[in-house]
Amino acid sequence: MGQRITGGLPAEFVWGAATASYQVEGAVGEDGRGPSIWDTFCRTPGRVVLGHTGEVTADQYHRYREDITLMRELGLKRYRFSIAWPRVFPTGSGAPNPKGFDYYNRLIDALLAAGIEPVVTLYHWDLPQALEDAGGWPARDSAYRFGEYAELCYRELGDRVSSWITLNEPFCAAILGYLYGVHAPGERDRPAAYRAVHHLLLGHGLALKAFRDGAYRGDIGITLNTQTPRPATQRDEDRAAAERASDLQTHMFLDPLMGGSYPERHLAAYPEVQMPVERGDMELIGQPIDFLGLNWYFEEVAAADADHPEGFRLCRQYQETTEMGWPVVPKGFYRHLRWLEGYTTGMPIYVTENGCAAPDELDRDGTRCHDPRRIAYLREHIAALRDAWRDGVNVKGYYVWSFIDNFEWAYGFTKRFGVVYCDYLDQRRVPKDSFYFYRDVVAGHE
Ligand code: GCO
Repeated sequence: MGQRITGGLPAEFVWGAATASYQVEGAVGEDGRGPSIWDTFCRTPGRVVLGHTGEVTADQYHRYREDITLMRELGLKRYRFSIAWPRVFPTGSGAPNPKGFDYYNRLIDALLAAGIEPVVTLYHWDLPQALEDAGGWPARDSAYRFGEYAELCYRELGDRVSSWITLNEPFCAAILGYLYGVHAPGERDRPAAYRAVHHLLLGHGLALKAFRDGAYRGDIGITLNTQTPRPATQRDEDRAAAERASDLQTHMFLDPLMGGSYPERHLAAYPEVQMPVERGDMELIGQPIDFLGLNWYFEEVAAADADHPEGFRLCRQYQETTEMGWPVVPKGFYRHLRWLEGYTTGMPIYVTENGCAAPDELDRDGTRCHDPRRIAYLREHIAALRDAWRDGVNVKGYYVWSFIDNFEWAYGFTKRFGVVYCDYLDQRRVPKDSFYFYRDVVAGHE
């Protein structure tokens, strides 16, 4: 596992920071970018707090060089960002947009010049609207379009990218987007949502096969936001409830990706759902990946509830909460990493997101942002990660969410996750105290 350095993690452990295209780029109508489902969702009254949109956000499309200077000051080894599919394929397929790739070529070249490795997420929720109009993720064709888009990205950028992530949190894309309706495209249709689950995973499989067939450099994986709620009590019924509470967000995705099948126990609760599996699909989805990306923020508590179709309910807990109302449970991070290690029999894991929303404000002269709660959150969760590594979990890296304050989906700009404060009025960047804390972590001083 390599020699230990200060802080108890190996020298080759990779420290990074993460963002996503729709959340930081802005420039939604520039250089040929086509509309995405999030552009449409933001324009639909009542969908996003205060009618906020990603039209400008942190304007990284124009300010990426300034941001990379700050990333270099942090000492980052990697920067995880996503490609906006509608920038490179304005209608999702057909003729690619050269200006779209031009931006990502400049971004990648500037990162490499700063000694920072690019980690590219192919899909972080900004589906081209034209594909949604053609059926979206509930339609099988979207999976094929995604495989084609992925192959083009490998061809254009693959000579310089260290690590590829096919999908970010397919749970959110499918379930928040098509079942709960709180994310784009805002549908509420369980059978459609479960078709979206399968076609997102099929798209992952097609993209993975294209990567292997093309023998591209670097490694490839997928990012999930798996969760394993803890039982409210040690009574058998609560322990069983906690198991069931992870079926949709964890097992519906992790099991097929590990070569298994969709959890029948979960599907049995919803007879109206039919997973649209065709011959060969599960083999494509279950192909080996090089790593599993984990986005983790908090741990739930589950108890038995006969009134719920799956027999569980989520319970309140005592921990303090972040600005998102998420409980701060670093021990839960340790527990989940250990569980994941066992369930995937030692699959390499990158924590591709972890962080917290805090009530960030600039001080009077606008040059500092004191965020002690974020520092405490990061310190406790990095310590939990180090303990998990020490106890055998093959965790290879940690990318803080997020490098900079950005568009927090349906919460708009009301939630700040960055270690860099973004003043959306004048686009000033102000490193928060947590920026300097994280710099010390990366340098091995913490
Ligand atoms: C997610 C997304 C990020 C969010 C972050 C905070 O994990 O939901 O990948 O885009 O902004 O997690 O909610």
